[in-house]
Amino acid sequence: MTITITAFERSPDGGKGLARDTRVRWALEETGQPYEVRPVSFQAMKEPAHLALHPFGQIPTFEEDGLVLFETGAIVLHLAQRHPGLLPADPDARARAVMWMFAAVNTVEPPILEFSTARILEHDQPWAAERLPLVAERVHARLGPLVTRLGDAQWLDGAFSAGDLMMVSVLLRTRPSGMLDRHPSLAAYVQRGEARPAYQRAFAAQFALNTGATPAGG
Ligand code: GTB
Repeated sequence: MTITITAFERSPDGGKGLARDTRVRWALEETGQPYEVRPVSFQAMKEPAHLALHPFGQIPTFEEDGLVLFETGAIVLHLAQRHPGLLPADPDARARAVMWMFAAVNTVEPPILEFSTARILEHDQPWAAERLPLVAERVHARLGPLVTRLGDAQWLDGAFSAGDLMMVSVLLRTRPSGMLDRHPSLAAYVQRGEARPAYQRAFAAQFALNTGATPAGG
């Protein structure tokens, strides 16, 4: 049965790969699963047909053989459990990979989202100049310990896993602000993720949907 995901008909980032369908596409590519994409407009996302798939009216969603999922963490975990490629066989290592997935979406992503909101949506508020540095420091307070834990390692816990896929995806969201410049080892970690052929295919597919073109050098 074909896997179908939803994505922005036209992503506000114009194909930079920052919308959350990219992490699902990446997991699909890592696990070798063919998939189709149903683009949805902002209006269609709030209509009953889409709300039946996603109660909060967002993208991405995942459909396969009667199974409907939303929440990228749940979708990536489902793919990782169903197909080889994203979770280690050892049960303890598997538990740690899942732990890093949760750390990505539950501990690292929230301050990054708060910072993006402050920088993009609230920049013209009278208090913006005072608030932005405070919110930025909350992001750095998460990135610092991540730098320490990663150390000289390539990935967070041995081989590349769904934990890295989620963490790199979350960290990519800081790219427009240049925040990773203060953390070169994390910037290199993100680049290692982006260099993976599966990420390249995922990026190219969302880029093509948004621009009708192939990425430069791709
Ligand atoms: N927790 C959910 C998950 O992980 O699946 C969050 C899903 C979510 O936030 N989806 C966003 C959405 O549908 C798209 S990814 N928003 C529309 C709405 O809520 O009405 C968030 C996003 C949007 C745009 C950019 N960008 O332009 O850079 C980046 C990320």
